[in-house]
Amino acid sequence: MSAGDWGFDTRAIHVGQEPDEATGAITVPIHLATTFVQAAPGQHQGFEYARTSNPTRVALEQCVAGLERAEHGLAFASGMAAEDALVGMMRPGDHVILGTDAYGGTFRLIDRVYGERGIEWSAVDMANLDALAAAIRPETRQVWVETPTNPMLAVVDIEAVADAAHASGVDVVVDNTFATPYLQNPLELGADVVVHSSTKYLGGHSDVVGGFIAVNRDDLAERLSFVQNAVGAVPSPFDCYLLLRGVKTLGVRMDRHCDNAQAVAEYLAGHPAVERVLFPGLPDHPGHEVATRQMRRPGGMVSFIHGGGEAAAMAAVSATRVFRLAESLGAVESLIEQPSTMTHMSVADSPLAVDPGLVRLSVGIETIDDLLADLEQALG
Ligand code: P1T
Repeated sequence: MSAGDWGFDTRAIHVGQEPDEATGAITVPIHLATTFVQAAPGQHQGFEYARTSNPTRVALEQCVAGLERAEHGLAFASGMAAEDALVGMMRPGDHVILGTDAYGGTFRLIDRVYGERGIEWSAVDMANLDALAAAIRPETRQVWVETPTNPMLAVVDIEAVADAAHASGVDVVVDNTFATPYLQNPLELGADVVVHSSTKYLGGHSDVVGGFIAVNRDDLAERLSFVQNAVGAVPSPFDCYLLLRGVKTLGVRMDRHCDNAQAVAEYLAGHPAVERVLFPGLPDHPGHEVATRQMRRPGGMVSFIHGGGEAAAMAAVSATRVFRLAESLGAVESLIEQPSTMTHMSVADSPLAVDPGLVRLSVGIETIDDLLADLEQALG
């Protein structure tokens, strides 16, 4: 049986992680060496200089690529560094399409950093395939998809978007941060690129910032690995170790995140202070049918619109105790935030602007009764 036939959890624990040949160590060593000795110029054991390649990083790259069912994996110093490598492949005059709902930092990178360098963008509701097709121009190079989206938890049909984009020769990038490879494999649904903020569920413990790109196409892998080395936004060996350690339990953590999120969403749906719950696991969610088809489970993120508007949302996020008020998501501890003043401040006054009454929950893996009791006392 080859590693490719293994189940998800076996791949998470073993792919790229053979016991150390020199010592038999069961976990991948943190290789701190910045350079590797050569017998003669160019004659080495696969490693030359640690920015270019590092054994701890290679283990992580093979492991996460294995989880995404990808031929190639590339680790970066942050999710934004990974995104920068992708947007940076475009030239002045090129055009990119993103959703009307996306992480604020992704919008900021495309609009503020690359906008100044002549890259143009349009924002489209990705559920509307006619609008997507109409937005594609001869200069369009990439379509960026988040699904579920941050922070509205809309679900985008990856296969349908890939068909529409590919009909015009446009590449599809899917940010798989919210779903993780445990719940969704975009490359198998036709995406060209998967990008992650590994700071979130992949790491899972709020102690490492990282990014990841997974691709099957050799041309993309070659270009991106050139950029990874040439620009040098690479993770440290210690960060790679932390990520490898986190990924080993991704499957068991995600199952608990999903159980807890479903219970939290159902609780909020029955709460009089809540105007609307946004969670793909609820049957009345507009993306429920697509989510059921393309995701194994609906995930660990839940958002809701507070019936009392901005002031009530502010009060609620400040009143929880088990849910900590903080940016970020995807770790063992539950977090709560108000996107319009926190993670999504940079989309204000843009087509991606967020309702100030919106509250986002990253549901952790604590005891569910404690999470529900905390929401009960905070929402009143
Ligand atoms: O923070 P960093 O590792 O650089 O990743 C950026 C990023 C990319 N994509 C998505 C979907 C994200 O959610 C993020 C980071 N998001 C938060 C910090 C947040 O609280 O939403």
